[in-house]
Amino acid sequence: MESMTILYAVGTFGMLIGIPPALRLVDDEVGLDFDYLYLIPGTAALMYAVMAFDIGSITAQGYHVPLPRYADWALTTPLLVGYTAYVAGATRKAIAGVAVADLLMIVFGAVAVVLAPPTQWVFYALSSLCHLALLAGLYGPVRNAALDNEEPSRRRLGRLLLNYIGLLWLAYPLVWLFGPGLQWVSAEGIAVIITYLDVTAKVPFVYFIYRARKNFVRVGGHKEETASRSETPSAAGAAA
Ligand code: RET
Repeated sequence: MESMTILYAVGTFGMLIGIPPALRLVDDEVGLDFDYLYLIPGTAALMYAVMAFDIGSITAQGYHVPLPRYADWALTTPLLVGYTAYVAGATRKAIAGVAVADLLMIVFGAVAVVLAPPTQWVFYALSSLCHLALLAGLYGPVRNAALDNEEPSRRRLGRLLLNYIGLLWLAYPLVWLFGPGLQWVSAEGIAVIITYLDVTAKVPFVYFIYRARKNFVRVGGHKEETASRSETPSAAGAAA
């Protein structure tokens, strides 16, 4: 799998692009808490570097499976959906609900990839059920919270992140089906598609939040957001 080294190195550098804007939001004058956003591209960059050295991969059913990918997804995809629900203004319960549904989806998927059929398909179905629960949470309570949000900027960003995630997440079970599942596509082909999807899921996500940060200015030290756009941008902000 030497050919994969370059691909995963490209994936690593792709993820690294998302780190500076995420770090810029740590303890920034932003009314929402984005202190852990850097973990999304950061964890992925680390796991892609690990995969570039082909560490932690196994052969299951004669198919090359990089397990660090599932470790990456288990940590970062609950963060992605959790932050989306948070930006939308969803309740803590709804935020936790979508994050847990997402985590279970990844865990069941990781079990499915190491098992042989037919058991593998039982776990694929369990994972898909969690995916459906996740979509129901996102397009139910989370979407309603976004629509009800009194801040136009939160409403806009919440819906943007929601649809971005809702759409991108649909690609993964399909790719998995034709990859490790049915093995109609080679592991190398699948690796290219997933690397592209992963970078597309994470880096623009961070950038969307970064781009909207001026809409969440902290007023008088309170963690309240305001639609004020009159705040003078810092030199770094203006340069960016
Ligand atoms: C699996 C296989 C079993 C069925 C389902 C899956 C869904 C996975 C998803 C992954 C999303 C990953 C992202 C990574 C970003 O870097 C586990 C493939 C439903 C939705 C967005």
